[in-house]
Amino acid sequence: MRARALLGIGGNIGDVEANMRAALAAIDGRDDTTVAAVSRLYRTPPWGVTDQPWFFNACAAVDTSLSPRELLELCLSTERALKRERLERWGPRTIDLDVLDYAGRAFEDEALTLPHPRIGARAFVLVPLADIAPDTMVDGQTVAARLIGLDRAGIEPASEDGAWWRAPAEVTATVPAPSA
Ligand code: PH2
Ligand code: MG
Ligand code: MG
Repeated sequence: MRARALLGIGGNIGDVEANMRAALAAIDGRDDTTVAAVSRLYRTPPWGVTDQPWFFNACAAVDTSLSPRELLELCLSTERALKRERLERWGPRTIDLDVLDYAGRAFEDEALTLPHPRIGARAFVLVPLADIAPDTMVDGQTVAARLIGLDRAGIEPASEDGAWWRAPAEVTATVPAPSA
């Protein structure tokens, strides 16, 4: 049995887009987890600690046979593989992979609380989430409803669609050859 989980992805140091692609490719390459949908890539102003570079953010839906806790461990090990250093809360980071939701289930242990308890006011999460899962419940409202009236100043798409994370060869492979 596989569960549909939602991940938030971001970063603001180094080649963030390359790190985000590498993270999604690593997750998708596993037998136990498949990337089912990816939002557009967004540029977002730093939230929380505002004196730091702008971020790239996106969200992904994954289908996984991992438990919520195992999925968190996969996110953390993927961050480590991409050389994430944890310096400061809400501070600059090369890559951040957060478990936002796991099949709509409530879950809590010492390392993980689901649904993610702090995304209700974060447009840098909700805007990409609305691309792939607008009906997800966040604090008792759908993502789409929460976004109404939420300040999303500065948040702009940096890709046309959700194919940005795939290797260029794979993207072009899906483009039909021009007819002669
Ligand atoms: N992540 C944070 C703190 N602030 N701001 C933006 N725009 N995007 C993020 O991913 C982000 C943030 C802590 O995880
Ligand atoms: Mg995190
Ligand atoms: Mg985060």
